[in-house]
Amino acid sequence: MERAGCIEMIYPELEDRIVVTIMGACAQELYNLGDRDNFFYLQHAMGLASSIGLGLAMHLPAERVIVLDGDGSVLMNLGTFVTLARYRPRNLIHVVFDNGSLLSTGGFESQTAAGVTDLAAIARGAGIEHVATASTTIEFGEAFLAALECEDLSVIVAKVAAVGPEHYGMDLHLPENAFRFKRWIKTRKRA
Ligand SMILES: Cc1ncc(C[n+]2csc(CCOP(=O)(O)OP(=O)(O)O)c2C)c(N)n1
Repeated sequence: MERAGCIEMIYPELEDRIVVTIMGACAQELYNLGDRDNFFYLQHAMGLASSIGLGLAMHLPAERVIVLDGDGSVLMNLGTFVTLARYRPRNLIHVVFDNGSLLSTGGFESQTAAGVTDLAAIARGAGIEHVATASTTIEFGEAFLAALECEDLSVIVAKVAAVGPEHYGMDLHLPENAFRFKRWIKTRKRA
């Protein structure tokens, strides 16, 4: 299974939801499908997409927040599962694309590549009730729909191949993305 295919499958569900992605390949794959004002592509702060998602979800209970994360990033902030479990934002879906790689910076193996560590088990052990795993696109689609329906904090760990976009290049810098995203949230709050 490839992450790009997974993101493409759920793209229609992202239309009016708050979406936070990690940097690099994941961000590029979403951007390539069609950039939107409600997408925030986190740069630099590796590991913190889920923390930003948590803050947004708690501050904006009327919104649904979807975080698209990576194994390397999650491994840099494993405590995130504990904090998510503790605060249990019912409007947050945390998707972890586990490609066993730090793909965006050269494709070095991450620690999940050895097949020893189970990120879903870590999430469960942290106290998160709804944790699903997926290794086919169909499984991923079903897990994502189930997460949308259950209206509770959900984590989906999707095993994907270590492949990314053919080329990188987003005509959007971090400050512009941040201002635009903030404005979209403000407009929604007013409505
Ligand atoms: C604190 C920190 N260390 C290193 C980097 C460089 N960096 C950017 S993306 C990335 C790899 C991310 O890996 P993963 O989350 O698994 O996503 P993938 O690239 O595999 O899609 C690295 C090491 C960074 N941005 N911040």
